[in-house]
Amino acid sequence: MNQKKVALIGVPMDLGADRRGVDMGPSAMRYAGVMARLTRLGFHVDDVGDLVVPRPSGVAGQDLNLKHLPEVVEVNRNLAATVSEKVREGYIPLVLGGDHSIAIGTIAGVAQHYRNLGVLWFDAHGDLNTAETSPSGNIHGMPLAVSLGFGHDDLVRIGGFAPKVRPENVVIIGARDLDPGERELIKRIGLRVFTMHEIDRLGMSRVMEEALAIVTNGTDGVHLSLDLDAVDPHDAPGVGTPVVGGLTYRESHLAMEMLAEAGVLVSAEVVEVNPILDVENRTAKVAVALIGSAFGEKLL
Ligand code: 6HN
Ligand code: MN
Ligand code: MN
Ligand code: MN
Repeated sequence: MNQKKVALIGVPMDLGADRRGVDMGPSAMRYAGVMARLTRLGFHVDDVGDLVVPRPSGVAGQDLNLKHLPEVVEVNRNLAATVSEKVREGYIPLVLGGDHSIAIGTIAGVAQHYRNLGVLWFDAHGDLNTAETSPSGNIHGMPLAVSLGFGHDDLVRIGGFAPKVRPENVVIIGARDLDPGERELIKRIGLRVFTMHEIDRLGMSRVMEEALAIVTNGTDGVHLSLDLDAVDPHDAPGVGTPVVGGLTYRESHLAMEMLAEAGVLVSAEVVEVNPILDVENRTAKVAVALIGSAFGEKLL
């Protein structure tokens, strides 16, 4: 029998965000038992450890409204290479962040093998800014735009090709804080966004049915990008950019369970866990529980 394999890749990156502390996310999720959780589900787990994240070199990139651009590019190049290698070896890569800028590298690595990748993007935010539209200059607000081919060339070209994904194969779930430039891009490219309003009206069950139909239509695999700030700050207080009115604990679990049932997951990343802002590692524990559900954990 062919045992299913997961490769854990830690990326202690916080240069894409304003608040320090998400660099401790990989440790917090390991401490919360991610390895044992996956092993218990029957996976062979290879923990490849943490990638090296350089110290910030100074002002390079500030003038472009892209903070720490050279360092973010370097880490994401390495991540793309690591992810691609693990996919080639038959693993499902599970990347532990780190701020959300690392999605650029994960998706670049996976998309080398899955040329029609579907993406489920759970987030309070759109992460659809470019240097031109970003209110902060923080690259963690840009990775979905970059993966769709919009943004600075050094980011967009990571992995040697662009775009990595097509708008008709991507959905955002849980959005409740979008910048003006992000709204404009969503309309221009016709991206499907399930906002909190739609989750309230339709319920998570129906939202996931529709979302899964979109990301599996004509695709060869689905990537999960899980920003813990999609979950309500009551349940996930340890995130850098909390926004009130998010997904409940149960809604987020239902979403992961439905994803697991669909049997389409080829890669995942779990990001923005910030232990410094957390309460007794609560957010990392929620993250690991959600990973369990996404990888097939069931009560009976
Ligand atoms: N995240 N839209 C804001 C910005 O600065 O671009 C916030 C981005 C947050 C990004 O949470 O991954
Ligand atoms: Mn995000
Ligand atoms: Mn977010
Ligand atoms: Mn499609």
